[in-house]
Amino acid sequence: MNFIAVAVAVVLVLSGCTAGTSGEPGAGAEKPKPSDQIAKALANVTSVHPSTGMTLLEGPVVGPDGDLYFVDVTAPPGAPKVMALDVGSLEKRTIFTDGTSAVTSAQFSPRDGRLYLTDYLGTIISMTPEGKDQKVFHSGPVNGATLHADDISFDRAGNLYVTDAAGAQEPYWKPQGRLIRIDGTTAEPTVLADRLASPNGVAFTPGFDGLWMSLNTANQIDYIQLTDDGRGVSTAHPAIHVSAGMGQIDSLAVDADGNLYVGFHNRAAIIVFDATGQQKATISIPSKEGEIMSATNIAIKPGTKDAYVTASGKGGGWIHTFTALAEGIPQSNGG
Ligand SMILES: [Ca+2]
Repeated sequence: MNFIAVAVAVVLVLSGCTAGTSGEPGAGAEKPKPSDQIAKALANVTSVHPSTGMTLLEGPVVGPDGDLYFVDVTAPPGAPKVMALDVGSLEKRTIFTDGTSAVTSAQFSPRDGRLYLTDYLGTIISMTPEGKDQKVFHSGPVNGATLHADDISFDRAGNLYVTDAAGAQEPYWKPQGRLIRIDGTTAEPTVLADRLASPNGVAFTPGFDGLWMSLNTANQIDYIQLTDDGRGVSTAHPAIHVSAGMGQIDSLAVDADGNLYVGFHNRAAIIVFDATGQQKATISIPSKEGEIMSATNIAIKPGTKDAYVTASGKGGGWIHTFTALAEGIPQSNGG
């Protein structure tokens, strides 16, 4: 398969192909709430790739060594697709690359401590934090359809709850995405829900009693309760409708107080909701026009309020920092 075509397709899929907004704070805004913040630039870690015309960072996760791991979805073959940044010295190193994949997220499993990468083309691989001992965890269609794997949330036992973002280029009224459980031990997939409007983010609540899932083409966040064995859906309802305008919601993260952090495409901001659906804060990413067009996801270093955002646009791929509203837990670190 032609990688550039794939990468461009992924960009179109993930960006929604709409015009960007500046994300500049202040313009026309009401007086900020005390919790509103402007993120600080930590490091410019990638540039726009000439062959794909994009760089698109995602999947931030603080590793066991304290370094920040992240992915570049649109990196061309052989270019760094997963990198780790020493947030002190700002030195970065390549963890993973290959010739075909479009890596959409990264997260460490609580079961084996390995780094799991989702590939939008349908594969999930795992490796050591150093990128060694690479193993295919899942590949191939699920119930006859390609798994367009986007984000992962692990349960306590290390089973994977994966969004299948299929339909991201289709109108929302042609929903074809899915929520899929993949057993952490056997890698057996189970479709929990289908006909969804391109699911993207997924994150358990602090007590693992519920699951938030964002629908990228519907700008809606659903709340799901699973059956006791985690292999089925008990209840589900639309919980939060996000007024994103020309933006589209992306990944999700949950902190120790249950606050829900929502990333965006075509908007340079993270919005934070509480579990009742009330908006608590906006984290704005400073950007000149078009320089930063997405703020896809965050990671909060577990046990601290040190938070990182993956932000991208014509100005390259950036890591920004902000102070989280509460401490980080596994549900706010990666995926
Ligand atoms: Ca995502």
